[in-house]
Amino acid sequence: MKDIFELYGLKVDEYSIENFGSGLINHTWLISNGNKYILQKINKDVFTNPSLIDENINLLDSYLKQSKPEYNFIIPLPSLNGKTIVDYKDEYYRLIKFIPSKVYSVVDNVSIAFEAAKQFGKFTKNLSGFNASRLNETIPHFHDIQLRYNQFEQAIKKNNQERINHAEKLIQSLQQHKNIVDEYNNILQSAAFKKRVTHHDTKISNVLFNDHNKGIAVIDLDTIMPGYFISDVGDMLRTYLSPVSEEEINFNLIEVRDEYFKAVAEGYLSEMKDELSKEELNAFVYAGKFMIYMQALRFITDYLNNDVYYGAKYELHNFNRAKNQLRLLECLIEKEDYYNSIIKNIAQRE
Ligand code: GN1
Ligand code: MG
Repeated sequence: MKDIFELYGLKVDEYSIENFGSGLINHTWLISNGNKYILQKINKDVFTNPSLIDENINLLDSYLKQSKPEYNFIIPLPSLNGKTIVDYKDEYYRLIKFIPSKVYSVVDNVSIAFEAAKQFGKFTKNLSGFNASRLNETIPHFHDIQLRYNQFEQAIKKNNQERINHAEKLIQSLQQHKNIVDEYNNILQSAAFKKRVTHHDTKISNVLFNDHNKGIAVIDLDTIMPGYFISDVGDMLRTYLSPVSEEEINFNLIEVRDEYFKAVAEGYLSEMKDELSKEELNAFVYAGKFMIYMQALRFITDYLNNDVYYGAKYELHNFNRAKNQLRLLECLIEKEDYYNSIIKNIAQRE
Protein backbone atom coordinates (compact mmCIF):
# COMPACT_ATOMS: atom_id res chain seq x y z
CA MET A 1 0.00 0.00 0.00
CA LYS A 2 2.77 2.39 0.91
CA ASP A 3 4.18 2.48 -2.63
CA ILE A 4 0.78 2.84 -4.22
CA PHE A 5 -0.10 5.75 -1.94
CA GLU A 6 3.17 7.41 -2.87
CA LEU A 7 2.28 7.32 -6.56
CA TYR A 8 -0.44 9.79 -5.57
CA GLY A 9 1.70 11.79 -3.19
CA LEU A 10 -0.14 10.36 -0.15
CA LYS A 11 1.43 8.94 3.01
CA VAL A 12 -0.04 5.60 4.00
CA ASP A 13 0.44 6.06 7.75
CA GLU A 14 -1.76 9.15 7.72
CA TYR A 15 -4.82 7.20 6.58
CA SER A 16 -7.15 4.57 7.90
CA ILE A 17 -7.93 1.87 5.35
CA GLU A 18 -11.02 -0.31 5.28
CA ASN A 19 -12.73 -2.62 2.82
CA PHE A 20 -15.64 -0.92 1.12
CA GLY A 21 -18.75 -1.65 -0.95
CA SER A 22 -20.42 -4.77 -2.25
CA GLY A 23 -18.85 -5.32 -5.68
CA LEU A 24 -18.08 -8.88 -6.66
CA ILE A 25 -15.24 -8.21 -9.06
CA ASN A 26 -12.80 -5.47 -8.06
CA HIS A 27 -11.31 -4.89 -4.62
CA THR A 28 -12.39 -1.60 -3.08
CA TRP A 29 -11.06 0.28 -0.04
CA LEU A 30 -12.17 3.46 1.63
CA ILE A 31 -9.16 5.41 2.79
CA SER A 32 -9.62 8.36 5.06
CA ASN A 33 -8.19 10.98 7.31
CA GLY A 34 -9.83 14.40 6.89
CA ASN A 35 -10.07 13.62 3.19
CA LYS A 36 -11.72 10.48 1.92
CA TYR A 37 -10.84 8.50 -1.15
CA ILE A 38 -11.86 5.27 -2.78
CA LEU A 39 -8.95 3.07 -3.80
CA GLN A 40 -9.62 0.21 -6.18
CA LYS A 41 -7.61 -2.71 -7.43
CA ILE A 42 -8.96 -3.86 -10.77
CA ASN A 43 -9.61 -7.58 -11.18
CA LYS A 44 -7.25 -8.58 -13.97
CA ASP A 45 -8.84 -11.99 -14.53
CA VAL A 46 -12.01 -10.18 -15.54
CA PHE A 47 -10.59 -6.99 -17.07
CA THR A 48 -7.59 -8.46 -18.86
CA ASN A 49 -6.53 -5.06 -20.18
CA PRO A 50 -7.43 -2.45 -17.55
CA SER A 51 -6.03 0.45 -19.57
CA LEU A 52 -8.95 -0.01 -21.96
CA ILE A 53 -11.25 1.09 -19.13
CA ASP A 54 -9.12 4.11 -18.50
CA GLU A 55 -9.06 5.11 -22.17
CA ASN A 56 -12.85 4.88 -22.37
CA ILE A 57 -13.43 6.95 -19.29
CA ASN A 58 -11.06 9.67 -20.42
CA LEU A 59 -12.54 9.80 -23.91
CA LEU A 60 -16.02 10.25 -22.47
CA ASP A 61 -14.81 12.74 -19.92
CA SER A 62 -13.30 15.00 -22.60
CA TYR A 63 -16.46 14.77 -24.65
CA LEU A 64 -18.72 15.57 -21.71
CA LYS A 65 -16.55 18.44 -20.51
CA GLN A 66 -17.14 20.05 -23.91
CA SER A 67 -20.72 19.19 -24.60
CA LYS A 68 -22.27 18.81 -21.13
CA PRO A 69 -19.96 20.63 -18.73
CA GLU A 70 -22.62 20.56 -16.01
CA TYR A 71 -22.84 16.73 -16.07
CA ASN A 72 -21.22 15.07 -13.08
CA PHE A 73 -18.96 12.35 -14.49
CA ILE A 74 -16.65 11.04 -11.81
CA ILE A 75 -13.34 9.85 -13.17
CA PRO A 76 -10.32 8.79 -11.09
CA LEU A 77 -7.82 11.31 -9.79
CA PRO A 78 -4.51 11.71 -11.59
CA SER A 79 -1.41 10.22 -9.98
CA LEU A 80 1.67 12.42 -9.55
CA ASN A 81 2.61 11.69 -13.14
CA GLY A 82 -0.84 12.41 -14.44
CA LYS A 83 -2.24 8.89 -14.85
CA THR A 84 -5.84 8.03 -13.94
CA ILE A 85 -4.81 4.39 -13.61
CA VAL A 86 -1.50 3.20 -12.18
CA ASP A 87 0.21 -0.15 -12.41
CA TYR A 88 2.24 -1.49 -9.56
CA LYS A 89 3.77 -4.97 -9.49
CA ASP A 90 1.58 -6.00 -12.38
CA GLU A 91 -1.64 -4.96 -10.67
CA TYR A 92 -3.78 -1.95 -11.64
CA TYR A 93 -5.10 0.63 -9.21
CA ARG A 94 -7.02 3.86 -9.28
CA LEU A 95 -7.93 6.49 -6.75
CA ILE A 96 -11.25 8.30 -6.74
CA LYS A 97 -12.37 11.21 -4.63
CA PHE A 98 -15.01 9.98 -2.19
CA ILE A 99 -18.35 11.72 -2.73
CA PRO A 100 -20.48 11.99 0.43
CA SER A 101 -23.73 10.40 -0.64
CA LYS A 102 -26.31 7.73 0.01
CA VAL A 103 -26.07 4.36 -1.70
CA TYR A 104 -28.78 1.69 -1.70
CA SER A 105 -28.45 -2.05 -2.06
CA VAL A 106 -32.13 -2.80 -2.59
CA VAL A 107 -34.85 -0.53 -3.89
CA ASP A 108 -37.59 0.02 -1.34
CA ASN A 109 -39.03 3.27 -2.53
CA VAL A 110 -40.50 3.96 -5.98
CA SER A 111 -39.06 7.43 -6.20
CA ILE A 112 -35.57 5.94 -5.83
CA ALA A 113 -36.30 3.56 -8.71
CA PHE A 114 -37.57 6.45 -10.83
CA GLU A 115 -34.57 8.60 -10.03
CA ALA A 116 -31.98 5.86 -10.68
CA ALA A 117 -33.61 4.97 -13.99
CA LYS A 118 -33.62 8.65 -14.93
CA GLN A 119 -29.91 8.89 -14.11
CA PHE A 120 -29.02 5.94 -16.34
CA GLY A 121 -31.26 7.27 -19.10
CA LYS A 122 -29.61 10.66 -18.83
CA PHE A 123 -26.17 9.07 -19.00
CA THR A 124 -26.86 7.45 -22.38
CA LYS A 125 -28.78 10.48 -23.64
CA ASN A 126 -25.98 12.90 -22.80
CA LEU A 127 -23.67 10.69 -24.83
CA SER A 128 -25.99 10.23 -27.79
CA GLY A 129 -23.80 12.54 -29.88
CA PHE A 130 -20.70 10.50 -29.09
CA ASN A 131 -19.87 7.75 -31.57
CA ALA A 132 -20.06 4.65 -29.35
CA SER A 133 -17.84 2.63 -31.67
CA ARG A 134 -14.90 4.75 -30.52
CA LEU A 135 -15.05 2.96 -27.17
CA ASN A 136 -13.03 -0.14 -26.32
CA GLU A 137 -14.84 -3.32 -25.36
CA THR A 138 -13.44 -3.67 -21.86
CA ILE A 139 -14.88 -7.21 -21.67
CA PRO A 140 -15.43 -8.50 -25.18
CA HIS A 141 -18.90 -10.04 -25.69
CA PHE A 142 -19.86 -9.07 -22.14
CA HIS A 143 -23.62 -9.15 -22.69
CA ASP A 144 -23.63 -11.55 -25.62
CA ILE A 145 -26.28 -13.91 -24.32
CA GLN A 146 -25.60 -16.43 -27.11
CA LEU A 147 -22.03 -16.73 -25.85
CA ARG A 148 -23.28 -17.03 -22.25
CA TYR A 149 -25.62 -19.79 -23.35
CA ASN A 150 -22.78 -21.59 -25.12
CA GLN A 151 -20.63 -21.32 -22.00
CA PHE A 152 -23.50 -22.79 -20.00
CA GLU A 153 -23.83 -25.71 -22.43
CA GLN A 154 -20.11 -26.32 -22.26
CA ALA A 155 -20.14 -26.35 -18.50
CA ILE A 156 -22.85 -29.00 -18.57
CA LYS A 157 -20.72 -31.23 -20.76
CA LYS A 158 -17.58 -31.26 -18.73
CA ASN A 159 -16.60 -30.20 -15.24
CA ASN A 160 -17.89 -31.15 -11.88
CA GLN A 161 -20.22 -34.13 -12.30
CA GLU A 162 -21.44 -33.89 -8.74
CA ARG A 163 -22.56 -30.30 -9.26
CA ILE A 164 -24.06 -31.14 -12.64
CA ASN A 165 -26.16 -33.82 -10.94
CA HIS A 166 -27.18 -31.51 -8.16
CA ALA A 167 -28.28 -28.83 -10.62
CA GLU A 168 -30.05 -31.14 -13.04
CA LYS A 169 -33.55 -29.77 -12.51
CA LEU A 170 -32.43 -26.17 -12.57
CA ILE A 171 -30.42 -26.79 -15.74
CA GLN A 172 -33.48 -28.21 -17.45
CA SER A 173 -35.68 -25.31 -16.43
CA LEU A 174 -33.10 -22.86 -17.72
CA GLN A 175 -32.83 -24.66 -21.05
CA GLN A 176 -36.56 -24.19 -21.52
CA HIS A 177 -36.10 -20.43 -21.79
CA LYS A 178 -33.68 -20.58 -24.69
CA ASN A 179 -36.13 -18.56 -26.82
CA ILE A 180 -34.76 -15.53 -24.96
CA VAL A 181 -31.45 -16.16 -26.72
CA ASP A 182 -33.18 -16.52 -30.07
CA GLU A 183 -34.88 -13.18 -29.62
CA TYR A 184 -31.52 -11.59 -28.91
CA ASN A 185 -30.19 -12.98 -32.19
CA ASN A 186 -33.11 -11.31 -33.98
CA ILE A 187 -32.21 -8.03 -32.33
CA LEU A 188 -28.65 -8.36 -33.64
CA GLN A 189 -30.07 -8.62 -37.15
CA SER A 190 -32.35 -5.61 -36.76
CA ALA A 191 -31.33 -2.17 -38.00
CA ALA A 192 -33.82 -0.65 -35.54
CA PHE A 193 -31.57 -1.47 -32.58
CA LYS A 194 -28.78 1.03 -32.18
CA LYS A 195 -25.45 0.60 -30.43
CA ARG A 196 -25.14 3.29 -27.81
CA VAL A 197 -22.84 4.23 -24.97
CA THR A 198 -24.11 1.71 -22.44
CA HIS A 199 -23.27 1.37 -18.76
CA HIS A 200 -23.82 -2.40 -18.48
CA ASP A 201 -24.12 -2.53 -14.68
CA THR A 202 -27.11 -0.40 -13.70
CA LYS A 203 -27.80 -1.92 -10.32
CA ILE A 204 -29.02 0.43 -7.64
CA SER A 205 -25.72 0.49 -5.74
CA ASN A 206 -24.16 2.16 -8.78
CA VAL A 207 -26.10 5.39 -8.29
CA LEU A 208 -25.11 7.98 -5.71
CA PHE A 209 -27.97 9.90 -4.10
CA ASN A 210 -28.05 13.12 -2.11
CA ASP A 211 -30.00 13.64 1.13
CA HIS A 212 -33.14 14.45 -0.84
CA ASN A 213 -32.79 11.24 -2.82
CA LYS A 214 -31.90 13.02 -6.02
CA GLY A 215 -29.23 11.33 -8.12
CA ILE A 216 -25.74 12.81 -7.87
CA ALA A 217 -23.98 10.56 -10.37
CA VAL A 218 -23.72 7.06 -11.74
CA ILE A 219 -20.57 5.16 -10.78
CA ASP A 220 -18.74 1.91 -11.62
CA LEU A 221 -17.69 2.91 -15.11
CA ASP A 222 -15.65 -0.20 -15.97
CA THR A 223 -18.19 -1.82 -18.22
CA ILE A 224 -19.12 1.28 -20.20
CA MET A 225 -18.92 0.00 -23.76
CA PRO A 226 -20.91 0.12 -26.95
CA GLY A 227 -24.09 -1.84 -26.29
CA TYR A 228 -27.85 -2.04 -26.62
CA PHE A 229 -30.27 -0.24 -24.35
CA ILE A 230 -31.65 -3.63 -23.25
CA SER A 231 -28.54 -4.13 -21.13
CA ASP A 232 -29.16 -1.05 -19.01
CA VAL A 233 -32.94 -1.22 -18.79
CA GLY A 234 -32.71 -4.95 -18.26
CA ASP A 235 -30.36 -4.78 -15.33
CA MET A 236 -32.59 -2.20 -13.68
CA LEU A 237 -35.61 -4.44 -14.10
CA ARG A 238 -33.51 -7.32 -12.78
CA THR A 239 -32.48 -5.47 -9.67
CA TYR A 240 -35.25 -2.92 -8.92
CA LEU A 241 -38.45 -4.92 -9.41
CA SER A 242 -37.97 -7.44 -6.64
CA PRO A 243 -37.93 -6.42 -2.98
CA VAL A 244 -35.03 -8.84 -2.42
CA SER A 245 -31.66 -9.16 -4.10
CA GLU A 246 -29.98 -11.93 -6.04
CA GLU A 247 -28.53 -13.14 -2.73
CA GLU A 248 -31.93 -14.04 -1.25
CA ILE A 249 -32.38 -17.76 -0.61
CA ASN A 250 -35.97 -17.58 0.59
CA PHE A 251 -37.24 -17.67 -2.97
CA ASN A 252 -40.83 -17.04 -1.87
CA LEU A 253 -39.86 -13.46 -1.15
CA ILE A 254 -39.05 -12.83 -4.80
CA GLU A 255 -41.69 -10.90 -6.73
CA VAL A 256 -41.99 -8.24 -9.37
CA ARG A 257 -43.68 -5.08 -8.18
CA ASP A 258 -45.89 -3.27 -10.68
CA GLU A 259 -45.32 0.19 -9.29
CA TYR A 260 -41.54 -0.32 -9.52
CA PHE A 261 -41.87 -1.41 -13.11
CA LYS A 262 -43.77 1.80 -13.82
CA ALA A 263 -41.15 3.85 -11.99
CA VAL A 264 -38.26 2.38 -14.01
CA ALA A 265 -40.18 2.89 -17.25
CA GLU A 266 -41.18 6.47 -16.43
CA GLY A 267 -37.73 7.38 -15.14
CA TYR A 268 -35.73 5.93 -18.01
CA LEU A 269 -38.13 7.06 -20.71
CA SER A 270 -38.33 10.58 -19.32
CA GLU A 271 -34.84 10.88 -20.80
CA MET A 272 -34.71 8.24 -23.51
CA LYS A 273 -38.18 7.99 -25.03
CA ASP A 274 -37.36 10.08 -28.09
CA GLU A 275 -34.02 8.36 -28.59
CA LEU A 276 -35.49 4.86 -28.88
CA SER A 277 -37.02 3.41 -32.02
CA LYS A 278 -40.49 1.87 -31.95
CA GLU A 279 -38.90 -1.58 -32.08
CA GLU A 280 -36.61 -0.76 -29.16
CA LEU A 281 -39.53 0.50 -27.09
CA ASN A 282 -41.34 -2.73 -27.81
CA ALA A 283 -38.37 -4.61 -26.36
CA PHE A 284 -38.49 -2.80 -23.01
CA VAL A 285 -39.96 -5.75 -21.11
CA TYR A 286 -37.84 -8.18 -23.09
CA ALA A 287 -34.83 -6.29 -21.72
CA GLY A 288 -35.70 -7.56 -18.25
CA LYS A 289 -36.03 -11.14 -19.41
CA PHE A 290 -32.75 -10.84 -21.30
CA MET A 291 -30.74 -9.61 -18.32
CA ILE A 292 -32.34 -11.86 -15.71
CA TYR A 293 -31.90 -14.93 -17.87
CA MET A 294 -28.31 -14.03 -18.72
CA GLN A 295 -27.49 -13.53 -15.05
CA ALA A 296 -29.07 -16.90 -14.21
CA LEU A 297 -26.95 -18.52 -16.92
CA ARG A 298 -23.81 -16.80 -15.66
CA PHE A 299 -24.43 -17.89 -12.06
CA ILE A 300 -25.22 -21.51 -12.90
CA THR A 301 -22.26 -21.68 -15.28
CA ASP A 302 -20.01 -20.41 -12.53
CA TYR A 303 -21.44 -22.98 -10.12
CA LEU A 304 -20.67 -25.73 -12.63
CA ASN A 305 -17.20 -24.23 -13.14
CA ASN A 306 -16.45 -24.37 -9.40
CA ASP A 307 -17.10 -20.66 -8.75
CA VAL A 308 -14.02 -19.43 -10.59
CA TYR A 309 -15.62 -16.13 -11.67
CA TYR A 310 -17.92 -14.85 -8.93
CA GLY A 311 -16.42 -16.74 -6.04
CA ALA A 312 -18.69 -18.24 -3.39
CA LYS A 313 -19.15 -17.79 0.33
CA TYR A 314 -20.67 -21.28 0.65
CA GLU A 315 -20.98 -24.43 -1.44
CA LEU A 316 -24.33 -23.65 -3.07
CA HIS A 317 -23.89 -19.90 -3.38
CA ASN A 318 -23.91 -19.59 -7.17
CA PHE A 319 -26.48 -22.39 -7.48
CA ASN A 320 -28.82 -20.42 -5.22
CA ARG A 321 -28.15 -17.19 -7.04
CA ALA A 322 -29.09 -18.89 -10.32
CA LYS A 323 -32.23 -20.33 -8.76
CA ASN A 324 -33.14 -16.92 -7.43
CA GLN A 325 -32.79 -15.40 -10.89
CA LEU A 326 -34.86 -18.16 -12.50
CA ARG A 327 -37.66 -17.48 -10.02
CA LEU A 328 -37.45 -13.78 -10.82
CA LEU A 329 -37.58 -14.53 -14.53
CA GLU A 330 -40.73 -16.61 -14.04
CA CYS A 331 -42.36 -13.80 -12.05
CA LEU A 332 -41.60 -11.31 -14.82
CA ILE A 333 -42.88 -13.59 -17.57
CA GLU A 334 -46.18 -13.96 -15.70
CA LYS A 335 -46.74 -10.23 -15.96
CA GLU A 336 -45.18 -9.70 -19.36
CA ASP A 337 -48.38 -8.78 -21.21
CA TYR A 338 -49.48 -6.31 -18.59
CA TYR A 339 -46.06 -4.64 -18.53
CA ASN A 340 -46.01 -4.45 -22.32
CA SER A 341 -49.30 -2.59 -22.17
CA ILE A 342 -47.81 -0.10 -19.70
CA ILE A 343 -44.99 0.63 -22.14
CA LYS A 344 -47.46 1.00 -25.00
CA ASN A 345 -49.36 3.59 -23.01
CA ILE A 346 -46.24 5.58 -22.25
CA ALA A 347 -45.13 5.36 -25.88
CA GLN A 348 -48.47 6.67 -27.15
CA ARG A 349 -48.62 9.54 -24.73
CA GLU A 350 -48.23 12.96 -26.40
C1 GN1 B 1 -20.63 -8.15 -11.19
O1 GN1 B 1 -18.66 -6.54 -9.41
P1 GN1 B 1 -20.03 -6.04 -9.64
O2 GN1 B 1 -20.90 -6.38 -8.48
O3 GN1 B 1 -20.06 -4.58 -9.98
C2 GN1 B 1 -20.69 -8.35 -12.71
C3 GN1 B 1 -22.03 -7.91 -13.25
C4 GN1 B 1 -23.12 -8.69 -12.56
C5 GN1 B 1 -23.00 -8.52 -11.05
C6 GN1 B 1 -23.99 -9.40 -10.33
C7 GN1 B 1 -17.67 -7.31 -14.66
O4 GN1 B 1 -20.68 -6.77 -10.92
O5 GN1 B 1 -22.09 -8.16 -14.62
O6 GN1 B 1 -24.36 -8.26 -12.97
O7 GN1 B 1 -21.69 -8.86 -10.60
N1 GN1 B 1 -19.62 -7.58 -13.33
C8 GN1 B 1 -18.75 -8.17 -14.15
O8 GN1 B 1 -24.06 -9.01 -9.02
O9 GN1 B 1 -18.84 -9.36 -14.45
MG1 MG C 1 -19.78 -3.54 -11.72
